[in-house]
Amino acid sequence: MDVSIAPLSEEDDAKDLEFGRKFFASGVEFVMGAVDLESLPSPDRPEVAFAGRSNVGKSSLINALFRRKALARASNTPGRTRELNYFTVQDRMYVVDLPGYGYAKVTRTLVEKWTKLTRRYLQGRPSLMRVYVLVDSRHGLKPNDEELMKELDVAAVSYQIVLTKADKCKKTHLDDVLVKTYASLKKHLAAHPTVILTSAEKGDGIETLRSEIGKFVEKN
Ligand SMILES: Nc1nc2c(ncn2[C@@H]2O[C@H](COP(=O)(O)OP(=O)(O)O)[C@@H](O)[C@H]2O)c(=O)[nH]1
Ligand SMILES: [Mg+2]
Repeated sequence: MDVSIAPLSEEDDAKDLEFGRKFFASGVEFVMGAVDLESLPSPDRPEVAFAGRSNVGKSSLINALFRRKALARASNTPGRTRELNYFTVQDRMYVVDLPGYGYAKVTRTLVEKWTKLTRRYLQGRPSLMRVYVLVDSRHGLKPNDEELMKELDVAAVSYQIVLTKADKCKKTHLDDVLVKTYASLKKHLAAHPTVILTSAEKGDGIETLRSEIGKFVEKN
């Protein structure tokens, strides 16, 4: 099987890369941390969301995309971990940092509350173009990632797997994780067929992700 990683080739043409680079450098602002669906901003622009287990590297990846050191961390104080954190890029796109799952330290009721909120959000947000499901390269897909993927399949929400912290792994391990991830993707209807391998630390895959996300704005 070819396990090349969302290759920057003919498809990822120079125009998309350039657009993505400029778009992510164009200014981003924190909008709000939403605790219920009623307080979400109106769905008047394309939106992408980042999901994944706690500690997978969501905040780090968002910061890397915007070349900001503490953008996502600033809104990620403990009390905020169950909020849907909204960022806007100019007035052209919302980027949403979703609550992490699989976090053992919160009480069961809290987990249920944000799970319900996140689930309702994922199933009913008309402007949601794609969910990026972040997975730690060291661990690969876990049962709760698979659970989320199944729900996204049922809700017909387009999503893509992004492997994080690639710098922490040897190439042989990465190849192995990629093969397993691609095998699992075949079972998922709404999944994007390619995996993006990233390192927020070293910058791997960041340009690709900027270019991919930029396309939702470019097309609009
Ligand atoms: N080596 C390395 N560490 C990372 C990377 N991304 C995140 N981390 C570390 O992983 C931990 C969790 O990251 P964070 O972005 O807060 O995860 P979140 O809970 O998903 O938002 C932090 O200590 C980060 O410094 C990466 O690409 N490489
Ligand atoms: Mg975070």
